[in-house]
Amino acid sequence: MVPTNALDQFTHQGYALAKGLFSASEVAHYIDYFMDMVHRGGDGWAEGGVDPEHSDPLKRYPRLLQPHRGDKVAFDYMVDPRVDEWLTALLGESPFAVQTMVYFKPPGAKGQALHQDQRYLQVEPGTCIAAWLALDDCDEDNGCLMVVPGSQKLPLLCPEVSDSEQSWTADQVPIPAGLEAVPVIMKAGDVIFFNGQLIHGSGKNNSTTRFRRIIVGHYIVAEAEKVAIYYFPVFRMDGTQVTGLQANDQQGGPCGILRDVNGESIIEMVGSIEEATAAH
Ligand SMILES: O=C(O)CCC(=O)C(=O)O
Repeated sequence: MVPTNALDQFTHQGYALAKGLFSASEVAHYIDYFMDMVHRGGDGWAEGGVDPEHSDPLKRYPRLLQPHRGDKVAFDYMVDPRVDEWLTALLGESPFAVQTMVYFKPPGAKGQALHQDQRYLQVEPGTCIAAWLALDDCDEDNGCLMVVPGSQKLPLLCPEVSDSEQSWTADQVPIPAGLEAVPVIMKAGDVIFFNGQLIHGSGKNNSTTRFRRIIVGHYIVAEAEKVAIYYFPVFRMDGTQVTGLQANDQQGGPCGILRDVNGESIIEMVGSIEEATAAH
Protein backbone atom coordinates (compact mmCIF):
# COMPACT_ATOMS: atom_id res chain seq x y z
CA MET A 1 0.00 0.00 0.00
CA VAL A 2 1.50 3.35 -1.06
CA PRO A 3 1.06 5.93 1.73
CA THR A 4 -0.87 9.13 1.03
CA ASN A 5 2.05 11.31 2.12
CA ALA A 6 4.20 9.71 -0.61
CA LEU A 7 1.57 10.65 -3.21
CA ASP A 8 1.51 14.21 -1.84
CA GLN A 9 5.30 14.44 -1.92
CA PHE A 10 5.35 13.19 -5.52
CA THR A 11 2.76 15.79 -6.55
CA HIS A 12 4.34 18.74 -4.76
CA GLN A 13 8.05 17.91 -4.80
CA GLY A 14 8.36 15.61 -7.80
CA TYR A 15 9.67 12.56 -5.98
CA ALA A 16 8.65 9.96 -3.40
CA LEU A 17 10.71 7.68 -1.22
CA ALA A 18 9.75 4.03 -0.61
CA LYS A 19 11.77 2.99 2.40
CA GLY A 20 12.91 -0.65 2.60
CA LEU A 21 11.06 -1.70 -0.56
CA PHE A 22 13.73 -4.34 -1.23
CA SER A 23 15.16 -6.63 1.45
CA ALA A 24 18.78 -6.86 2.59
CA SER A 25 19.14 -10.27 0.94
CA GLU A 26 17.78 -8.98 -2.39
CA VAL A 27 20.19 -6.05 -2.26
CA ALA A 28 23.11 -8.38 -1.44
CA HIS A 29 22.16 -10.57 -4.39
CA TYR A 30 22.05 -7.60 -6.80
CA ILE A 31 25.46 -6.42 -5.57
CA ASP A 32 27.08 -9.84 -6.02
CA TYR A 33 25.39 -10.39 -9.36
CA PHE A 34 26.28 -7.06 -10.99
CA MET A 35 29.79 -6.88 -9.45
CA ASP A 36 30.48 -10.33 -10.92
CA MET A 37 29.12 -9.11 -14.24
CA VAL A 38 31.41 -6.08 -14.37
CA HIS A 39 34.41 -8.10 -13.16
CA ARG A 40 33.99 -10.49 -16.10
CA GLY A 41 33.78 -7.57 -18.56
CA GLY A 42 30.16 -6.43 -18.39
CA ASP A 43 28.51 -9.08 -20.64
CA GLY A 44 28.22 -6.44 -23.40
CA TRP A 45 26.27 -3.92 -21.26
CA ALA A 46 29.15 -1.81 -19.92
CA GLU A 47 29.27 1.69 -21.40
CA GLY A 48 32.56 1.94 -23.32
CA GLY A 49 33.72 -1.50 -22.02
CA VAL A 50 35.52 -2.35 -18.78
CA ASP A 51 39.19 -1.44 -18.35
CA PRO A 52 40.25 -3.05 -15.02
CA GLU A 53 43.62 -1.28 -14.95
CA HIS A 54 42.44 2.26 -15.76
CA SER A 55 43.19 5.11 -13.32
CA ASP A 56 39.63 6.50 -13.74
CA PRO A 57 37.33 4.54 -11.40
CA LEU A 58 34.48 4.96 -13.91
CA LYS A 59 36.50 3.12 -16.57
CA ARG A 60 37.04 0.24 -14.14
CA TYR A 61 33.36 0.30 -13.17
CA PRO A 62 31.39 1.86 -16.03
CA ARG A 63 27.60 2.04 -16.02
CA LEU A 64 25.72 -0.94 -17.36
CA LEU A 65 23.27 0.31 -19.98
CA GLN A 66 20.02 -1.49 -20.83
CA PRO A 67 21.01 -4.87 -19.31
CA HIS A 68 17.31 -5.86 -19.19
CA ARG A 69 17.49 -6.39 -22.95
CA GLY A 70 19.30 -9.67 -22.32
CA ASP A 71 19.62 -10.20 -18.60
CA LYS A 72 16.74 -11.65 -16.57
CA VAL A 73 17.82 -10.20 -13.21
CA ALA A 74 17.77 -6.66 -14.61
CA PHE A 75 14.50 -7.32 -16.45
CA ASP A 76 12.83 -8.67 -13.31
CA TYR A 77 13.90 -5.59 -11.34
CA MET A 78 12.42 -3.34 -14.05
CA VAL A 79 8.99 -5.01 -13.90
CA ASP A 80 9.01 -5.94 -10.21
CA PRO A 81 5.40 -5.93 -8.86
CA ARG A 82 6.38 -3.66 -5.93
CA VAL A 83 7.84 -1.11 -8.33
CA ASP A 84 4.68 -1.38 -10.45
CA GLU A 85 2.45 -0.88 -7.40
CA TRP A 86 4.23 2.39 -6.57
CA LEU A 87 4.37 3.61 -10.16
CA THR A 88 0.67 2.86 -10.64
CA ALA A 89 -0.24 4.72 -7.44
CA LEU A 90 1.93 7.72 -8.36
CA LEU A 91 0.80 7.94 -11.99
CA GLY A 92 -2.75 6.59 -11.76
CA GLU A 93 -1.98 3.88 -14.31
CA SER A 94 0.70 1.25 -14.81
CA PRO A 95 3.42 2.74 -17.07
CA PHE A 96 5.56 1.23 -19.83
CA ALA A 97 9.16 0.23 -19.03
CA VAL A 98 11.96 1.40 -21.34
CA GLN A 99 15.32 1.44 -19.59
CA THR A 100 17.57 -0.07 -16.94
CA MET A 101 20.98 1.12 -15.81
CA VAL A 102 23.35 -0.04 -13.08
CA TYR A 103 25.76 2.52 -11.58
CA PHE A 104 28.69 1.34 -9.45
CA LYS A 105 30.21 4.74 -8.62
CA PRO A 106 33.29 3.46 -6.79
CA PRO A 107 35.32 5.60 -4.36
CA GLY A 108 36.71 8.67 -6.16
CA ALA A 109 34.27 8.46 -9.10
CA LYS A 110 32.72 11.62 -10.51
CA GLY A 111 28.98 12.19 -10.34
CA GLN A 112 26.44 13.16 -12.96
CA ALA A 113 25.59 16.87 -13.18
CA LEU A 114 22.02 18.13 -12.76
CA HIS A 115 19.72 17.17 -15.64
CA GLN A 116 16.13 16.30 -16.56
CA ASP A 117 15.53 12.78 -17.89
CA GLN A 118 12.74 13.90 -20.23
CA ARG A 119 15.45 15.71 -22.25
CA TYR A 120 16.68 12.28 -23.33
CA LEU A 121 13.51 10.16 -23.35
CA GLN A 122 11.42 12.74 -25.28
CA VAL A 123 8.10 11.22 -24.19
CA GLU A 124 5.00 12.64 -25.89
CA PRO A 125 2.47 13.30 -24.54
CA GLY A 126 3.45 13.20 -20.86
CA THR A 127 6.80 12.42 -19.33
CA CYS A 128 8.91 9.68 -17.80
CA ILE A 129 9.54 8.48 -14.24
CA ALA A 130 12.42 6.64 -12.61
CA ALA A 131 12.60 3.93 -9.92
CA TRP A 132 16.13 4.23 -8.43
CA LEU A 133 17.05 1.48 -5.95
CA ALA A 134 19.93 2.15 -3.53
CA LEU A 135 22.18 -0.91 -3.22
CA ASP A 136 24.47 0.88 -0.75
CA ASP A 137 23.58 3.40 1.94
CA CYS A 138 23.81 6.76 0.12
CA ASP A 139 24.77 10.16 1.56
CA GLU A 140 26.74 13.19 0.45
CA ASP A 141 30.05 11.47 1.20
CA ASN A 142 29.57 8.75 -1.42
CA GLY A 143 27.63 10.84 -3.95
CA CYS A 144 23.94 10.32 -3.19
CA LEU A 145 21.22 11.49 -5.53
CA MET A 146 20.55 15.26 -5.43
CA VAL A 147 17.09 16.53 -6.36
CA VAL A 148 15.57 19.99 -6.83
CA PRO A 149 12.13 19.69 -5.18
CA GLY A 150 9.40 21.46 -7.14
CA SER A 151 11.40 21.54 -10.40
CA GLN A 152 9.13 18.87 -11.93
CA LYS A 153 6.70 21.69 -12.71
CA LEU A 154 9.23 23.43 -14.96
CA PRO A 155 9.64 22.95 -18.70
CA LEU A 156 12.90 21.45 -19.94
CA LEU A 157 15.64 23.98 -19.24
CA CYS A 158 18.55 24.65 -21.58
CA PRO A 159 21.70 23.00 -20.19
CA GLU A 160 24.87 24.96 -19.46
CA VAL A 161 28.44 23.68 -18.94
CA SER A 162 29.05 21.43 -15.91
CA ASP A 163 32.00 21.36 -13.51
CA SER A 164 34.25 18.72 -15.08
CA GLU A 165 35.98 18.07 -11.72
CA GLN A 166 32.68 16.89 -10.26
CA SER A 167 30.75 15.49 -13.21
CA TRP A 168 31.50 13.01 -15.98
CA THR A 169 28.72 14.59 -18.06
CA ALA A 170 29.41 17.94 -19.77
CA ASP A 171 25.93 19.52 -19.50
CA GLN A 172 24.30 20.95 -16.40
CA VAL A 173 20.80 22.33 -16.00
CA PRO A 174 20.74 25.59 -13.97
CA ILE A 175 18.63 25.92 -10.80
CA PRO A 176 16.00 28.70 -10.87
CA ALA A 177 16.07 31.27 -8.03
CA GLY A 178 14.02 30.08 -5.05
CA LEU A 179 14.72 26.38 -5.66
CA GLU A 180 17.67 24.37 -4.39
CA ALA A 181 19.32 20.98 -4.84
CA VAL A 182 18.97 18.79 -1.74
CA PRO A 183 20.64 15.45 -0.97
CA VAL A 184 18.45 12.35 -0.73
CA ILE A 185 19.86 10.27 2.10
CA MET A 186 18.90 6.65 1.54
CA LYS A 187 19.48 3.23 3.05
CA ALA A 188 20.24 0.21 0.88
CA GLY A 189 16.87 -1.22 -0.16
CA ASP A 190 15.10 2.16 -0.40
CA VAL A 191 13.70 3.23 -3.77
CA ILE A 192 13.23 6.83 -4.89
CA PHE A 193 10.65 7.43 -7.62
CA PHE A 194 11.11 10.70 -9.48
CA ASN A 195 9.34 12.60 -12.24
CA GLY A 196 11.14 12.91 -15.59
CA GLN A 197 11.04 16.72 -15.47
CA LEU A 198 12.63 16.82 -11.98
CA ILE A 199 16.11 18.36 -11.99
CA HIS A 200 18.42 15.80 -10.40
CA GLY A 201 21.98 14.50 -10.49
CA SER A 202 24.72 13.47 -8.11
CA GLY A 203 28.07 14.68 -6.82
CA LYS A 204 31.45 13.00 -6.68
CA ASN A 205 32.02 9.95 -4.47
CA ASN A 206 34.47 11.50 -1.98
CA SER A 207 34.67 8.39 0.15
CA THR A 208 37.83 6.32 0.01
CA THR A 209 36.17 2.99 0.71
CA ARG A 210 32.46 3.09 -0.11
CA PHE A 211 30.84 2.33 -3.46
CA ARG A 212 27.50 3.94 -4.31
CA ARG A 213 25.80 1.23 -6.31
CA ILE A 214 22.27 1.53 -7.66
CA ILE A 215 19.96 -0.03 -10.22
CA VAL A 216 17.46 2.25 -11.89
CA GLY A 217 14.47 1.58 -14.13
CA HIS A 218 12.97 4.27 -16.35
CA TYR A 219 9.33 4.26 -17.40
CA ILE A 220 7.01 6.30 -19.60
CA VAL A 221 3.37 7.14 -18.94
CA ALA A 222 0.98 4.67 -20.56
CA GLU A 223 -0.74 7.37 -22.64
CA ALA A 224 2.57 8.13 -24.39
CA GLU A 225 2.49 7.87 -28.16
CA LYS A 226 6.15 8.65 -28.78
CA VAL A 227 9.53 8.06 -27.12
CA ALA A 228 13.10 8.55 -28.41
CA ILE A 229 14.25 5.64 -30.57
CA TYR A 230 17.00 4.54 -28.16
CA TYR A 231 14.33 3.36 -25.69
CA PHE A 232 12.76 0.71 -27.91
CA PRO A 233 11.67 -2.05 -27.27
CA VAL A 234 9.00 -0.84 -24.85
CA PHE A 235 7.51 -3.22 -22.27
CA ARG A 236 4.36 -3.41 -20.18
CA MET A 237 4.84 -4.13 -16.52
CA ASP A 238 3.62 -7.72 -17.11
CA GLY A 239 6.75 -8.17 -19.25
CA THR A 240 4.99 -8.24 -22.63
CA GLN A 241 6.19 -5.97 -25.42
CA VAL A 242 4.24 -2.89 -26.50
CA THR A 243 3.81 -2.27 -30.22
CA GLY A 244 2.49 0.80 -32.01
CA LEU A 245 4.52 3.55 -30.32
CA GLN A 246 6.34 5.95 -32.62
CA ALA A 247 9.98 6.97 -32.38
CA ASN A 248 10.32 10.62 -31.40
CA ASP A 249 13.06 11.98 -33.63
CA GLN A 250 12.91 15.48 -32.19
CA GLN A 251 16.56 16.02 -31.27
CA GLY A 252 16.99 18.53 -28.46
CA GLY A 253 13.72 20.41 -28.90
CA PRO A 254 12.65 23.63 -27.16
CA CYS A 255 14.16 24.58 -23.79
CA GLY A 256 13.96 27.41 -21.27
CA ILE A 257 16.67 29.98 -20.53
CA LEU A 258 16.65 31.47 -17.02
CA ARG A 259 16.62 35.26 -16.93
CA ASP A 260 17.15 37.01 -13.60
CA VAL A 261 14.57 39.76 -13.11
CA ASN A 262 14.84 41.47 -9.71
CA GLY A 263 16.10 38.28 -8.07
CA GLU A 264 13.41 36.11 -9.67
CA SER A 265 13.98 33.60 -12.44
CA ILE A 266 11.88 34.19 -15.53
CA ILE A 267 11.95 31.37 -18.07
CA GLU A 268 12.30 32.39 -21.69
CA MET A 269 11.62 29.53 -24.09
CA VAL A 270 13.80 29.10 -27.18
CA GLY A 271 13.52 26.56 -30.00
CA SER A 272 16.62 24.49 -29.30
CA ILE A 273 19.77 24.10 -27.19
CA GLU A 274 21.77 25.54 -30.12
CA GLU A 275 19.62 28.67 -30.04
CA ALA A 276 20.18 28.92 -26.27
CA THR A 277 23.95 28.62 -26.70
CA ALA A 278 23.90 31.37 -29.32
CA ALA A 279 21.83 33.61 -27.01
CA HIS A 280 24.38 33.39 -24.16
O1 LIG B 1 22.62 8.07 -9.88
C1 LIG B 1 23.10 9.00 -10.50
O2 LIG B 1 24.21 9.45 -10.25
C2 LIG B 1 22.30 9.64 -11.60
C3 LIG B 1 21.14 8.77 -12.00
C4 LIG B 1 20.22 9.43 -12.93
O3 LIG B 1 20.42 10.54 -13.33
C5 LIG B 1 19.02 8.73 -13.38
O4 LIG B 1 18.81 7.57 -13.04
O5 LIG B 1 18.23 9.36 -14.12
